[in-house]
Amino acid sequence: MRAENVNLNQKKILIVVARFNDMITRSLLVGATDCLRDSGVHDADVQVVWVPGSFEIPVVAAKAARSGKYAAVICLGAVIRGETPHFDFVAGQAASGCMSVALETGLPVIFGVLTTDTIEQALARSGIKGGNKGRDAAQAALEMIKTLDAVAGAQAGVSK
Ligand code: INI
Repeated sequence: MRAENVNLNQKKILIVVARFNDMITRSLLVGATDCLRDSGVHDADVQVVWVPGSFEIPVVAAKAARSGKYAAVICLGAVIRGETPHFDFVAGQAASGCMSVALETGLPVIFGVLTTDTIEQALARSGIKGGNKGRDAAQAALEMIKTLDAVAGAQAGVSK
């Protein structure tokens, strides 16, 4: 999707990235920023902030979403079951926190947090050995900005 088809309405896109498992999350970030650039979004319209782990993503997403400065928030992290007994808490709270922010603010809050059993599965989803879910997350953000704009403007048409 080209950015000329996506109106950021003078706002920026925020990417919140977890530092935990940063070998994986750095690669997700590259996928996301490459996708935005390939889609015509200017680097100046993209802001990146880092947080300690995926558990901390929702509070930053909430602050950003309420500020009115962003058209979308893309959340990137990697929660790997093999490495933590509290996988379910971290992954579950990150997911439900992001969804709460999206529903509360009406902003696209995109869940690009990998939740995998093994590091190999995470590598296969982070562009290091396979597809890049960071790229997919950025693509979803652009699509959701457009979709929410269309719904707000109640434009007629059939979307695919
Ligand atoms: N955070 C992650 O993003 N991924 C993980 O796999 C992970 N593990 O394994 O525990 C993780 N933990 C840290 C957590 O997100 C918080 O930063 C920490 O609990 C402090 O609140």
